[in-house]
Formats: sequence, structure tokens, C-alpha cells
Amino acid sequence: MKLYDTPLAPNPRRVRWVMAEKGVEDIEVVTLSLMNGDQRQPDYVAKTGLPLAPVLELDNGTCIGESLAICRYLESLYPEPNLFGRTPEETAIIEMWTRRAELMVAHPLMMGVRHTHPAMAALEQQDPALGQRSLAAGIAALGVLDRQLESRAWLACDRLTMADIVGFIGLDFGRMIKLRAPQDLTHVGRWAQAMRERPAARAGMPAPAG
Ligand SMILES: N[C@@H](CCC(=O)N[C@@H](CS)C(=O)NCC(=O)O)C(=O)O
Repeated sequence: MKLYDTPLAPNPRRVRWVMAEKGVEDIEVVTLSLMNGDQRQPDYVAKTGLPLAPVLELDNGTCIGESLAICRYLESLYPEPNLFGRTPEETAIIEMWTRRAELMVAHPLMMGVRHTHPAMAALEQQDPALGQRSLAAGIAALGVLDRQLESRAWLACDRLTMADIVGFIGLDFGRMIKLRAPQDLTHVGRWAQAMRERPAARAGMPAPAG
């Protein structure tokens, strides 16, 4: 299998994080430069369907796009540690928090970065007002995570799940514009620190400067 990846972008990072948690090392990683437009090359789009990363290409040539679909596929192949749920109830609760983390936090923060960071002008017809509204929505939704984390270490159940990975990567992408969770969100702060300390947090990430 081959993973079409790119180091700084949040959606491919979900896949690398899951691979690291599960100890998956037998997938070839092909690194794309989004800034150079590798994702828009006709061969890549013809093969994968959209000018986006990540994509997992199976040995039979099937291409799976959408980071969460790739992560679910990896969960089927490498079931431990479980990240998507063991029982119907757990699976539903993890799905609920994964969707909230993605739709309410990760997506707005990603839109905020894309529409306000100067380097993102290469990828986006920027609308700074939309960027600011998106950032405000993403930050407000962190309050929802903070309430959920008040009485628990992880978002969805008593262990790390996909919901934590999606939520944290969304928040951490905000570092591009020096965004941090508001200090009064102490539960988010503690959870984010626990996520940052996991070895998987470093998977495929460039070494810090200095
Ligand atoms: N919903 C997709 C989103 C994929 C996506 O937006 N990928 C971004 C990187 S995070 C990308 O490839 N952008 C290329 C571009 O904007 O030209 C997923 O979860 O995989």
C-alpha cells in the first residue's frame, strides 16, 4: 500500500497518527508538496479522483480518499489499539464526538488558517472575513470539548479514540497562526498537553526549529 501524504496538513496527519498508534510501518509513504501543486498533477487527480491528500492506494490500485475513511480501513486491518469502538454504543459515541470534533472544531479552524495565513494564498482564494468568522466558531466550539473533558480524560470514552485525534489535530493546526486554546479552557489545555506528549504526535511532523 502507498499513502499519499504531506507533512504539515491536518487531514493527512490523522492517518499518520493512527498508523503510529497502531505501529503500522509497512505502508510506503509518498510525500506531496501541496505548495508545488503535486496534488493537482493530472496523473495524481486521474488516479485519486480529487486534488487532495491524503489518499491510500491499495495494492490492487483502489484509491481511498478521505482521512477518516482511510483510518477506518486501517482499523479493520490493524484492530489494536481500538480507536473506533468495540460495542455498538461505544462506536456510536465515538462517531458522535469525532463528527463534533471535525465539524465544529477542526473544519472551522482549518478554514480560519486557510483564509488568513499569507502562505495559504497559494491554495485558497482568501476571504479574511470568512477566516475570522471561522476561527471564532472553532474557538467557541472548544468550549463544548472543555465541558465534555471536565469529568474525563478523553473525549468519547475511557481511552484515546479517533475523536481525540481529530479534535487535537484541528486545534494544533491553529499553531500556524499562533492560535492556542483560551487559557480558561483548562480541561482542553490538560487534554491537549496529553495529546502533544504522545509519540504519535510527532509522526511525520517536521522537527521543531532550533
Ligand atoms: N475531507 C478530506 C479533506 C482533504 C483535504 O482537504 N486535504 C488538504 C490537506 S489537509 C489538501 O490536500 N489540500 C490541497 C489543496 O488545497 O490544494 C479528508 O479528510 O481527507
